[in-house]
Amino acid sequence: MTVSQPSAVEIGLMSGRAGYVLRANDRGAFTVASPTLYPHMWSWDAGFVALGIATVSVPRALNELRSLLSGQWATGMIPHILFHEPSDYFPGPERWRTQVAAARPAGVLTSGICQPPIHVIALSRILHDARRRGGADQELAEEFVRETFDQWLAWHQYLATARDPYSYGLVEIHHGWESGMDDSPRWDSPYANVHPQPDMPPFVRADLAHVADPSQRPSDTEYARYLWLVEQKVRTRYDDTAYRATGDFVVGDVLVSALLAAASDLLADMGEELGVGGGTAGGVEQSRAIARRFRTGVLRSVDPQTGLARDLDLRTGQWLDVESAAGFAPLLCGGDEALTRRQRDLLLGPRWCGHSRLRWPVMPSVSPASPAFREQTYWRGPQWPVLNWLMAWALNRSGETEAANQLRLAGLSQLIDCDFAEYYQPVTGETLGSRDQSWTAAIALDFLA
Ligand code: 9WN
Repeated sequence: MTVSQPSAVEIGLMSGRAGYVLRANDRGAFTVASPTLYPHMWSWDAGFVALGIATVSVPRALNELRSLLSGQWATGMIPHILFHEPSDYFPGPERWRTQVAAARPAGVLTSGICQPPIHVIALSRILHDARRRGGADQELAEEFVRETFDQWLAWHQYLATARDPYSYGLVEIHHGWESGMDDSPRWDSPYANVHPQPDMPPFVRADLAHVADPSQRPSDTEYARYLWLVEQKVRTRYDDTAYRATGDFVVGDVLVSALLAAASDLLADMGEELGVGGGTAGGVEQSRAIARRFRTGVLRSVDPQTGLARDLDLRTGQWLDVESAAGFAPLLCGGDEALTRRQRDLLLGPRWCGHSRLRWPVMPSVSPASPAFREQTYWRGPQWPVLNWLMAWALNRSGETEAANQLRLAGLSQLIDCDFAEYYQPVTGETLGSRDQSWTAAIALDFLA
């Protein structure tokens, strides 16, 4: 399907409405992920939000990242949620009980797990735009990179050490939420070994009150497993080594690993350009080493038959063969040109964006040709605009500008109704989950810039 360029009127309406959504979700120093379902700051959402805001205001975008860094743990971990205000979101701070953790930050309540390291990718894009504009924006952005370089490096080092203690080159996650793709079929097999115990405190879900149909969200059985893993993290005091010894879910995540590799290279680039990270600690070199290790880990995970990267269940030693968007991790971190071309063709081909049943030819979370595909269930098939953005970004970065532009235009057509939904039914095009989702509005602004 060919998709045409939106008209000037459509562009004007969409950017106005996207800006309005971000403004309405702005709580001063941070942006809520969505107005009702997610009334806090989420880590990887904040990265996307920052790059969208930067198209309108570089200072406000940098503040978003500064705010996120205020929740950084002493280990370097950037937590997946910062709870700035009381709300009915579940699980809230009283369930996470991070006061048991020595490394928690002072003065801000957070969850105790993390999310994909998209932030430095966003920062480097913000810096690039700020430089194009020059003047005060450029000065501010450069100063921000100098100021925060060590904090980003500490975040990446945390993932590279505490989460890859045996140097496999794959970042270990301890909860499906850490992947950002909560109920993806990627995790079905490891979650089958997660067994909530009777001494887990009871809970009542709050999320279902915010969606029209519960089948758009994870099931109750899945939720009980999610909560049990939170419990296991609390009981091991958020100590990664202690959790690894006893926790039910320990998986090497290819997408997180690829993002870490890409972000580490970008951090090293920025460090070199601005003359930071070159001191005795050798931050630039450390970043390059992290990038190399995780790029190698991602490329090693590729199944030669399918051409897709695979996660590794570190409890059973099994590769997880699922046709999910994470299979395109090598496109994000690069390192093998033949594979990049193969993945580009696969991505645009009939098992993925070019599948004949898709309303819009944009990245689905699971291949519609896979038996695991579910049309309207969360990360089991629906299209998440941020995933499409990531693929377009990756293609651009590898010089595949035509393919990137195809995804960009298709992504904009999907968002033309200006609902800025959390995710989209891939066959009918219907909007699903939350509306006015910040990161969806943010990537629309970036696509339009
Ligand atoms: C749990 C905020 C977040 C996203 C995740 C998405 C969803 C939370 C939830 O919402 O997860 O972290 O309660 O379902 O899966 O990717 O960051 O938008």
